[in-house]
Amino acid sequence: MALPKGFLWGGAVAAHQLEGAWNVGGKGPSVADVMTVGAPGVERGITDGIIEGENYPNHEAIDFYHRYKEDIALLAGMGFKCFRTSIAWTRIFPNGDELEPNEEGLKFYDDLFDEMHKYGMEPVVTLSHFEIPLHLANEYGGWRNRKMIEFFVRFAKVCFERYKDKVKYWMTFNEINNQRNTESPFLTFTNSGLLYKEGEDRYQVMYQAAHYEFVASAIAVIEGHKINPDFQIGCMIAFCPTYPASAAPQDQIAALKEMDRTYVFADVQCRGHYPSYILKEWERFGTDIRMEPEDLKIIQEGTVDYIAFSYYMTFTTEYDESNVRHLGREKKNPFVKANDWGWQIDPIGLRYALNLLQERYELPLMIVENGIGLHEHEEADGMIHDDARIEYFANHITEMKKAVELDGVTLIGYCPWGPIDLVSAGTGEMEKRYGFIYVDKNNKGEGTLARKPKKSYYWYKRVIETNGENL
Ligand code: BGP
Repeated sequence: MALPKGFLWGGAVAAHQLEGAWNVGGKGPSVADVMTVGAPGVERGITDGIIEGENYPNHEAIDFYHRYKEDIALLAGMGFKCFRTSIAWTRIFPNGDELEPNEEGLKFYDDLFDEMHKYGMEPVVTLSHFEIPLHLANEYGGWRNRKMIEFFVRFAKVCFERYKDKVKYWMTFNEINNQRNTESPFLTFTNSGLLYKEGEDRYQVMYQAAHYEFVASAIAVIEGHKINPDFQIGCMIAFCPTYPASAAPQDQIAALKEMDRTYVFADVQCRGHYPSYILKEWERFGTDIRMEPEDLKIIQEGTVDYIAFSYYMTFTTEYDESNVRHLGREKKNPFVKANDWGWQIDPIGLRYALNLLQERYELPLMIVENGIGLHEHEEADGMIHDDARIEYFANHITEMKKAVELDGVTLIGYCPWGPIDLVSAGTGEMEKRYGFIYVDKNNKGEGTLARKPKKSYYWYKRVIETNGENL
């Protein structure tokens, strides 16, 4: 028993976290150029708007824009079969509402995809990874506005047409369910690019934005298949399964309801309709989602070809009568450890996650993010000995293999997050490192940007060479 032949071993990144060159080549500013997704607006005292023009970590990032040839060669050195990245919307449509795309931006990704193909690496591409054009956030309120569907679909179609012979695997929105906790003071500034207003019903705003994203994603799937019927267009879900804190029956319900917060996003995109539990919830909460008559038909027709998901951790929850909306009440799980940022490390949870998704949807799966952020530095021998990362991946890959070999999960590929150190989406740090390749840059932005393989680089190379046999 082994992983299938042609299994897509690789790694995953997002444009705004590594490209830099934020205002080069005709690129416009995106929301990611002024803010991380982890609600730092609160720290910065922003409550009702978006600031522009700060020297933000993404502005230079690791300068992949200018160094991608060197970086792709390094990744190819590990034997990558695929590489997941995103297309920065603002390189293609600097403001987002133009009719004509920016040729220089399109050319950049042409060159990047050609470079990958040179090494036999399959591009796996996210259209919207935590960034929309800043102009669309400021002028239209981001995804609270239905006009976003038109802008996104135009962007998607331009990309599909241009790269139809270079890219087969697509995702519409990264972690479409991320940052959906409506108790957060400052939210959905991920793909949605919207800020809540004082006193508004955040639950309603969040689902309204999600509805427009669902429609946009479904249209993209439909149009994409017209452009190239071989396209595989997936949804992308942040999948952190929630365990019940005990065997108490009410804790099972609490965990189930918590999981529904995530499932709803996959249910709509994979099954093509809103599940009954969310419709009932909207009815109970008096939530009124505006929909056009054709929306539900579009959602039904535009179901995805596969499910991409990120897996970093599991959560644990217990029943709490006051938690009517089942929102993110976590309990510490005594059975798992956490990293320096409190992210719980749970390899068996990955096998559990794969089983849950397989059984619920029976669609091919792709793990497009998994990994561990660590504090790291060069040691006396000039090497970065990231044994903790090797252990993390060995354990996760072991469980992933069990899901395929013992449980019958259909898995297309495995892309650890940040194979080269990059800017953290949640904190803006450089020193929350995920890479097999070290980048000389610290949180203050100092460093030569030199790249250097870590110990795990040579380890992962062997894993790929042996199709996951040699851990
Ligand atoms: C996911 C995002 C990525 C990535 C990753 C790690 O939620 O899709 O963009 O950054 O998390 O998170 P962080 O960068 O906050 O450590």
